[in-house]
Amino acid sequence: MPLNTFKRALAAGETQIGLFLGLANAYTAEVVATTGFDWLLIDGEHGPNDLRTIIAQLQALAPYPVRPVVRTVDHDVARIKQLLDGGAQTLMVPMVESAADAEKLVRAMRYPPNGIRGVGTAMARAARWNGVNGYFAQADQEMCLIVQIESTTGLAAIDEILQVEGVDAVFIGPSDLAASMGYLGNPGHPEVKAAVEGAIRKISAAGLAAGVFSADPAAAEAYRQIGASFLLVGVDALLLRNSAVALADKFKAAGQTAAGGAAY
Ligand code: 3PY
Ligand code: MG
Repeated sequence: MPLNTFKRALAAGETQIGLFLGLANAYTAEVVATTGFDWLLIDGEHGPNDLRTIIAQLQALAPYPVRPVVRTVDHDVARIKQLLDGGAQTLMVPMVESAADAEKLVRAMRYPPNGIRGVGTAMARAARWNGVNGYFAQADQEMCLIVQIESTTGLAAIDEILQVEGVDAVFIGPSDLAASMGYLGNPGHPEVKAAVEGAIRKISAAGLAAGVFSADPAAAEAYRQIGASFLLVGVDALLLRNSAVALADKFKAAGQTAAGGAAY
């Protein structure tokens, strides 16, 4: 039975530094696996991924000590079932706005009687196609659920979400939170930062792991200082683009490259 070392690291309060994988590609995922990050988020929400590209990335990462997490596109129970059968053990789910949302997700990740996960291990990489002895007895406990709070509605429900048994961690999404607070494109706005900090403090006080994204290293470090234990500090696509722009800049006249500037 593959053990979920990310779940254990979060429970132990070990700081986990991670990177978004948005290139939707197993080959580049493997490149990043060699670079020293603790965890990698295969992004099925905004990245152009499908079940097969996600499984291919899980396969590419498997020989390395880095911990893979998959972000789902939504709360759909059938799609979650396919990801779990494909071998994802830690899911990060966007836009959780109530305890009922969180409870549904907990149940989606567990077999009856604890939940509603469908049974199909003959087809499942997770169970090594029936090759894991005792898979059913162990599967539920290796599942790790990270819910994302990233709206004012979600923030208003944070206390009840934190009470839901089976939620292992809460990740704050500053970009969507900023948008929902009226600061679209400005996750660094002082009011957004204050809301993120307040949430991180609440999550840690409830004994759960708090996570957050910031591509601004100073902001990421500040979030870590107040208790965020798992962070995303960049995006593979942006690392590639930014270094390509910087190299092009060295050889082209000013104004001929496209530095851009939007926040995540
Ligand atoms: C967000 O910022 O909205 C995210 O989902 C990721 O950090
Ligand atoms: Mg988001």
